[in-house]
Amino acid sequence: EKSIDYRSLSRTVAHALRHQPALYGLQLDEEGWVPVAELLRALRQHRASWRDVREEDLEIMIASAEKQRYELRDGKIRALYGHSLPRRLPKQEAIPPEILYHGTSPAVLPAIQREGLKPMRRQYVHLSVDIATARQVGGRRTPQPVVLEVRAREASEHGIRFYRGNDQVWLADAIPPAFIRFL
Ligand code: HQG
Repeated sequence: EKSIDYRSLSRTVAHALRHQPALYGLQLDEEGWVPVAELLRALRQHRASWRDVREEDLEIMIASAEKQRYELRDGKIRALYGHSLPRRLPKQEAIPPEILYHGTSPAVLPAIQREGLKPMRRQYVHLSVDIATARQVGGRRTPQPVVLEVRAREASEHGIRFYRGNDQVWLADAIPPAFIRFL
């Protein structure tokens, strides 16, 4: 029996649950869930070394990741954030903490200064609860990420909507430059 590379499994699950479910013969329900059995069927077909993948493997994938990306419950699974599908998944609105952070590349700062933070290819802007997490997010695209401070509570008081992703990640609608501090 071949051992499973859980990172690689997670990347494919993210692709299926956030971006391209149809490519895997999957359809997300209104809240982004798919039946675990259907995801397993798709994964088994996707890669030879995954032909015996089981629900338990999804549990290990989730437990061994440094980020909480998925929710697995009642025989269904969904991604907690990161979606790019055109049909926006309804998220429960919530009051954010005073300050949230956004790590990004210096190259896009002029655009963010001009237009604020936009969801770009995803459904929501993604924000981090602490500087270290934001730096790590920005570090995915550049060796010298910059961290922006977002006055989230104030923005929410001015009608910008915020939603909880997981314990580290908040989601938001577009954030105007007035609520962003460029450190
Ligand atoms: C930038 C990962 C130009 C924004 C991470 C970012 C996160 C603008 C990029 C999650 C802009 C979008 C999401 C504007 C924003 N003009 N550029 N007006 N506004 N941007 O990947 O936040 O590992 O869609 O700064 O950890 O980097 O996949 O968003 O650089 O939690 O689970 O446009 O994905 O999680 O990039 O990352 P992304 P993100 P996972």
